[in-house]
Amino acid sequence: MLNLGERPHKSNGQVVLNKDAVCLRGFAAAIAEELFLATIDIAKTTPFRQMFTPGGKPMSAFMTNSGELGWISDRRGYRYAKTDPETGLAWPPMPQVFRDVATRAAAAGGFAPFEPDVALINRYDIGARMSLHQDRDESDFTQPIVSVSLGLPAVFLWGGALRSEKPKRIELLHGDVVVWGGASRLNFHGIHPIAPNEHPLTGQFRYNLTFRRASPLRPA
Ligand code: MD3
Ligand code: FE
Repeated sequence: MLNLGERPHKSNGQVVLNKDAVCLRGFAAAIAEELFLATIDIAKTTPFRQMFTPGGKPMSAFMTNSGELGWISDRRGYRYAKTDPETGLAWPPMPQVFRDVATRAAAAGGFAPFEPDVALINRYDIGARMSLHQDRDESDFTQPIVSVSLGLPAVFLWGGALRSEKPKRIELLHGDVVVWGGASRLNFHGIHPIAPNEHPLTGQFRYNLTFRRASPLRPA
């Protein structure tokens, strides 16, 4: 496997990126098809679409959501919303297989309990990318983010607390799960353009599920 400069890892396949960020290699491999089928099912109700940045540019990845809330972006900014602005419908409920993998991975990464209320789903076509950004639209940064990669491989850009820090490159493969919390929760990160390829399950796409807790655990 292409090694993009990972640090030594534990025998169980965990690659420690940082104190509070761990990559669980292949953690979701055995349930990847189930996760993919649930994703396709969600997209029947709330289809993948390109959202627009507040500056008015279409984002490269296509997105949808499931859960009590969904992440959206438009001219008015980034936020979580209870309904899909395209359909006016509530986002589909988060499938149990999503909840289970998110909770189990968070626990494996040292962040139990974790009860996500959002699964943001990104679909990358060949050439799609995500530029360096922070995830800061959630209300409680003590809650981790769990990400599951499906389909085509990606080069993940793992930056620091400041945009100016040069990101490390880490390959994320089908079935890999990463848990980000604590001091890593607000790190800059992104995805290099997806290289042309074909995956036996997902074809010419990469999917990424990110499980988030958008609402406060206890109402403020
Ligand atoms: C590190 N998605 O949806 S997941 C995103 O692969 C996003 O689709 C990428 O960045 C993707 O916002 C990367 C990995 C990830 C997600 C959230 C993080 C890494 C993170 C939050 C803080 C630090
Ligand atoms: Fe992000």
